[in-house]
Amino acid sequence: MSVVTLLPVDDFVARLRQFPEPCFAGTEQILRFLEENPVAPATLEPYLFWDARHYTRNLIDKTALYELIAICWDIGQISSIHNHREQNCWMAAPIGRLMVQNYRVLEQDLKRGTCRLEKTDAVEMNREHPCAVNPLAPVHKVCNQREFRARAVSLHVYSRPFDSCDVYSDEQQTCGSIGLSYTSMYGERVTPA
Ligand code: 2CO
Ligand code: FE2
Repeated sequence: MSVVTLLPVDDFVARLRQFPEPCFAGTEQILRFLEENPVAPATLEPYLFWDARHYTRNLIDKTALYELIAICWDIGQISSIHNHREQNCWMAAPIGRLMVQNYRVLEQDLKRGTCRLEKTDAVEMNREHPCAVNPLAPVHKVCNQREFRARAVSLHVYSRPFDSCDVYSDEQQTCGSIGLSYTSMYGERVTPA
């Protein structure tokens, strides 16, 4: 059995900042970095904000190349089905467990707001298993399933940073764009406009 060293989030950020631009172009290198550098949960405490209505998005670090966000998922909370505006995304779950459900887009017409989707694979994310969104099939949703009976926190690296995405409803076969905002930035709650 290998001994896993948990890294304080500040050290994780310092190491992430060392990666030059080309490392963010494919998904392998940052995924390996996440696999080899699990973050110590206690060090995330300043970034954790909870909301009974919706998962929260908490900015930890942002450069021209990437943003690092902690997402807090209360029991049962779920994201929309969405894409990442053609940006790469890596996710790790230092606290709890999360299911990532991927989708294939069979048709989409963003102007008309219509789409057809089909479910593909689902993977569990947890401390031992970070994942990268497939750039060729980037539509997914994330869910903290009630059966897990625990809050979860995921770390997301987005390259480059983005502040809007396309969201889909598979039941209604509709799609549209939404803006994304932060619940907190660098440990300070953002006051809603
Ligand atoms: N992409 C969503 C967001 O940033 C979270 S789901 O997993 O990537 O709000
Ligand atoms: Fe996502």
